[in-house]
Amino acid sequence: MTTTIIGFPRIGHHRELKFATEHYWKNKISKEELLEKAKTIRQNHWQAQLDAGIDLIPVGDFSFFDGLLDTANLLNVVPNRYKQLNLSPLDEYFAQARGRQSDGTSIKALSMKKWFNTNYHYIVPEFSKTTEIKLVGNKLFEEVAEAQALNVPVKAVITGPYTLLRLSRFVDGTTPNEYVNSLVSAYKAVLAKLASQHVEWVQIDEPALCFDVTTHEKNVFDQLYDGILAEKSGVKVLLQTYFGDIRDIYNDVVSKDFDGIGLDFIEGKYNQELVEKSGFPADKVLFAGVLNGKNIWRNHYSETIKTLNQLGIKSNIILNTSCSLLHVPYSAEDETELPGDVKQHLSFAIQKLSELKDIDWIFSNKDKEDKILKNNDALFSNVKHPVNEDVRKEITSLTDADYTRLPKRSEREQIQKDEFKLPILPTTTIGSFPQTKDVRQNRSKLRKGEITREEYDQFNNDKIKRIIKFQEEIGLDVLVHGEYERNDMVEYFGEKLDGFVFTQNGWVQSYGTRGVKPPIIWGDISRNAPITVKDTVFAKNLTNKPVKGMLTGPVTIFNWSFPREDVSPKESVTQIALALQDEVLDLEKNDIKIIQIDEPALRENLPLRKSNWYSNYLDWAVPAFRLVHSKVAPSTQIHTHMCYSEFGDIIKAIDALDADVISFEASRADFTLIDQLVEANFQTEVGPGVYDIHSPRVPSEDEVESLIKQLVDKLPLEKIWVNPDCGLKTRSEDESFQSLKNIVNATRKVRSEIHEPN
Ligand code: THG
Ligand code: ZN
Repeated sequence: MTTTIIGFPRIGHHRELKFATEHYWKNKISKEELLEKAKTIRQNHWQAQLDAGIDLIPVGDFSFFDGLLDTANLLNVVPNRYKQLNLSPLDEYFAQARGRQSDGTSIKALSMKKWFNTNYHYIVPEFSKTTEIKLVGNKLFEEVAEAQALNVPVKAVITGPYTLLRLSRFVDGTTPNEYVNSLVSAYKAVLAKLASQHVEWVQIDEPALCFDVTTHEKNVFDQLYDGILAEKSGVKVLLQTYFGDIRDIYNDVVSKDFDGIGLDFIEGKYNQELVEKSGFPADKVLFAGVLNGKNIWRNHYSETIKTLNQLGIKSNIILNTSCSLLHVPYSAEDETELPGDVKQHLSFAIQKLSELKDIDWIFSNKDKEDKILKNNDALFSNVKHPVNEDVRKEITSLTDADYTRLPKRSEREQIQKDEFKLPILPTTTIGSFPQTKDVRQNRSKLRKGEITREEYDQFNNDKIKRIIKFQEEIGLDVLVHGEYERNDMVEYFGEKLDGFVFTQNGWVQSYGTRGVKPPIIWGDISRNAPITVKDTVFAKNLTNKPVKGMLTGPVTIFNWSFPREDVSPKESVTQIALALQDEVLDLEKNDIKIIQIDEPALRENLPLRKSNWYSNYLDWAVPAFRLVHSKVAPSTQIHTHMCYSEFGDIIKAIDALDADVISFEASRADFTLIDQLVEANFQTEVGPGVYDIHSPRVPSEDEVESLIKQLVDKLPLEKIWVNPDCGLKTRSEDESFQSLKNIVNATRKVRSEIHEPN
C-alpha cells in the first residue's frame, strides 16, 4: 500500500514564508533572500513528509500567494495591464495578487474570492480578448527538479483546466469555451515537460467537479480531457477531486484514460455509493481520501478501516487525505498550553501524516489485535466534551415562537421611525474604527503584564471618548464605540464564551501572507457574564445620539471556528445563538436601542450543491440568527452586516433573517446587487456601502453623492441608509476620517435637494 497527501500547509512551521514575503515587499530583504528562504521552507516540508514515511509527496503545492494564480501564470493568463509594468516574473505575480503603486500610477489587484467552502481565498484569474494561453512559467518544473535533487518521491501538482475555467473571470465578452483548445495544448506541454523530468505521477486538481455540473459544463470537461489524455507523454495522470462528491460526472470520469482518480470520502460521502454501485475500474488507481484534511481532530482508525473495507478495493489503492492540508495548522505539538484531555484529540498537518501511515499499516496487516488500533480506540471511548445541561434543556424546549420576532417588520418600521426620529438617509458606520499602532500596543502590553487592567481600560475609554466626539462633530446619525477592545472578532467573542479553547500557534492561511487562528469549539457553549455591555454603555453615556451595540452573529462565530464533531453544526450554532440572545437582552436592558449583529460569513458555508443550500444549511443558519434577536422590543432596532461575498442568490434568506437594517459590501460589485434587491422586493432597510474600505482611496464628496443618488433612484427612500461597506479597522485614521466626512456631507447635499426640489 502507498500513502500520499493532496498538499501541505505553505506558510511554514512558524509562518516563516509570511514574514519573509512581507519583508521583501518592504524592501527589507532582496529577491534572492526571499527565494532562498522559500527553498528552505519547501525542503523542510518535504523532509517532514519523508520523515513520516509518506510515499508520494506533492510538489508544486508551494505558493508565494495562491495556487490558482500560480497555474494562471504558468499558462500565461496574465492581463496586459500587469505585463506592461515590465516587472520581473515574481513582481508581476505579486502585482496581480496585491496591486502595485509606483510613481503616481496605481494598479489594482485581481479580485479575491472564497475557495469553495473553506476560509481560504484565491485570486481570480482574468481572461480577455488578448489572453494567449501557452506554457510560459518555470515554477512547477524548478520545484520538481529541486525535490528530485533531494530524492523526494515526486508527485507533481497543478490546478486543472476545468477548475481554472470555472473560477476565472471572463471580460470583453469572452467565454470559457474559446480557451478549451489552447488549454488542451498547454496542459499537454506541461505533461511533456514533466515526462522529460521523469516524473511518474501528475496530480491535476479539479475540485470544481464537486459543484453541480451542467450538461454544457460536462461537454467542456470532455473536450478538455479527451484532448489532454490523448497525449500523456508517458506520465501517469491523477484526476484529483475534493470538497465533495462528483455524482454528476462520475461515470464520465471513470470511462476516461486517467491512471488515477482521487475521491473525497469525507465531505463526499456519496462517492462511496458511486464506487460501490457503479464500480471502480480495475486498471486505475483509487486515491482514497479517507483522512479528513480540513478538521483538526484525530482520526478514528477503526471507522476508517471500515470505510476502506466497504470500498472493497485491495490493490490499486493509495491512501490519501480528503483535501489539501492547507486548511489545518502545522503541528499540535506546538500547543503546550492546552489541557491534555483536549490536546490528545488534536491532529494538525504533521500528526495527520503519521495517522495516514498508521492506517496504512493496520489496513495492510489486518491485525485486529494491533496495539495502534487499540490505543486509538481507547482515545475515542474516552472523550469528555464539557456538557452544559441547562443549555441542552433550553434547546429541546425551543418552539417556533422563540424564532419569531413580533410584530412583523413592516409594523416595527413605523414604531422605530417614531422612536429614533432619524433624518432621511441616516448615516452610520459598520462598527470598528482604525486599529492604530497605539491600540495594538496597548493590548499587547496588557497581555505581557506591562500595564494593569485599569490602565488598559483607561486607554480604551479615552479612545472611545475621542471617537464619539469625532462622530458627533462630523454629524453621523448613529454612532459606535469603535471596538478598540477587540482583536479578531471571533477570537474576542470566543474568549468570552464558555466552550471554546484557543491555540498558540494554530495559524491557517486565509489569503496570501495573512492568516487566522480559529478558536476550537470543544464543549457546550454558554455565556457566563455580559461581554460588550460595559464598553457600549460607556459610549452611550457620552452622547445624546443613539449608540449602536456591536455583536458577531452565531453563524459567523461558528463558521470561523474549528467545530466539534460529536454534536451537529445546528446544535453548536443554536448554543451560540442562545448565548448571544442573553447579550442582546442585556444591551437592551441597559438602554442600547440599536444593536448590530454581524454575519459576514453567512454565505460562505453554503454547500457546494445548490440542492443542499436550504436543507443542509440555511434552514438552520437563518433561524439561529432570528433566535438571537427575537425577544427584543418592537422599538429596538436590529442591524446586521455582511461582506466578503456576493449575495444576489440568497436575498430571500437574508430577508428571512428578519433584521430591521442591513449594511453590506456593494461598491465593488458596481451596485448590481441593488437591482437584484429591487427585483426580489427586499423588505429590510438597507445600507449598500458607498465607500470601499478595502482600498486606500478616499472617495470624493461628488463620487459619494452620485452613489447615493443611484440608491435613491432605485430603492424606496425610507429604506435607504448611508454607510461605508465594512469596518474601518484596517484603514488609517486620516483616510477613514476624511472619507466619513465626505460621506456625511454628500448625504446632507442629497437630503437638501430632496427636501427642496429645484
Ligand atoms: N476573522 C476571522 N476569519 C476571517 C476574517 C476575520 N475570515 C475571512 C476574512 N476575515 C479573512 N480576512 C483576513 C484579514 C486580515 C487578516 C486575516 C484574515 C490578518 N491576519 C493577521 C496576519 O496574518 O498577519 C493576523 C492577525 C492577528 O494577529 O490576529 O491581518 O476577520 N476569524
Ligand atoms: Zn464587513
